[in-house]
Amino acid sequence: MDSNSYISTMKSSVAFILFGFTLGLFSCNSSSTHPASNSTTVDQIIKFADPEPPVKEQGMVWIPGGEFIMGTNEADAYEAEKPAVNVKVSGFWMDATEVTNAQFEEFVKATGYVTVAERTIDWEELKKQLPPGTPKLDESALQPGSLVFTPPSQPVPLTDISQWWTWTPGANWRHPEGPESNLQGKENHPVVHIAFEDAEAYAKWVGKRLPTEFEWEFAARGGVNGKRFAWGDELTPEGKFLANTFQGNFPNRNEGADGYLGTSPVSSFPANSFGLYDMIGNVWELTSDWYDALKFARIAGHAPKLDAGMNPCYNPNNPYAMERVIKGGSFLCAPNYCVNYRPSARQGHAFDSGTSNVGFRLVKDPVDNKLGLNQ
Ligand SMILES: [Ca+2]
Ligand SMILES: [Ca+2]
Repeated sequence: MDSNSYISTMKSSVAFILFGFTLGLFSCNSSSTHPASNSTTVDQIIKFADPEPPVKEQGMVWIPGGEFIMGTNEADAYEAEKPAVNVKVSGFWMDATEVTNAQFEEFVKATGYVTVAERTIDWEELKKQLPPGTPKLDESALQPGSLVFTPPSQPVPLTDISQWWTWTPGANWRHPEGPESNLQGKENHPVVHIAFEDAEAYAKWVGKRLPTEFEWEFAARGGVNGKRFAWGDELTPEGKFLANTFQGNFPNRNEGADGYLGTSPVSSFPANSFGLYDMIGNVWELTSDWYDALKFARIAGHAPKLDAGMNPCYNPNNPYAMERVIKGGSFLCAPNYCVNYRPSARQGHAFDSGTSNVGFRLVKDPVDNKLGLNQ
């Protein structure tokens, strides 16, 4: 099979919404709440591995790498975040902000690139990620488009994501809320409706790459182990909002107490100690890793390791989809649903789809990668 057509044409998330498959795509669990205990460890400060290279990278900050505690043992965290494991990463450069609409537009103007959301869907490819026997979608549903958050007017069951995600023909990065919307005034907002393939194409153009899941979490933790949130142990210390998340009652009542109902201009909230903005909230960020719900359990020896040639993806809630790990939560993460505005939070995201709350930022290796720990 041609790998490009495989990647570019399948949109399993679309069918999951249209057919009302309510498990998996966004495997947020409404039963999960804030972790109950402070898990701050004695060894809080991470010993950094690599000094900053002398030549800086424009728009990027140096992440010094080191050995850190990834994931969590907190009782109320999602199972896919457990157990906490020791992980090492080498130093790397990382974009200070999520990639913006203006930056992505430069890429499209220079290359003529057409994103996955702007292409017609091939049913023959799509059905391979769906349960056997799934009936063919109507042609109208196979037109270019993407998933847009469409809040209901009333509280709805939190087990049915089709209540707030709508397959929207004509929605793409240029039209984030649907064909009638545009980017006017949103030039400095994060680009959305980006599938993995789109992010990789942009990365190749700028000479960078997507971060691994390990690198992303190291960077989000800002050099301190064991904190529940990227900035400490409280979501809103002294009442201050430190990230663009969702206040109110998800999905119907978005109070916007942090100043934003949707995406916000990048760097609207304080940077972490490395100088990174919006690692938590605003939009989820793609990583280069396939999603395996048992990843940390396998590292810890609590689950069998995956042998070479085995499917790298495992998500019991979405067994037919190939998913990449996304990190950091978004403007749609609320205390009553999702709760993914934490460094250890991770989700699977269909590799062939974008949505209105997923974007990305990139990293770059230093010329001299001394420790070579990212292998
Ligand atoms: Ca908000
Ligand atoms: Ca983010």
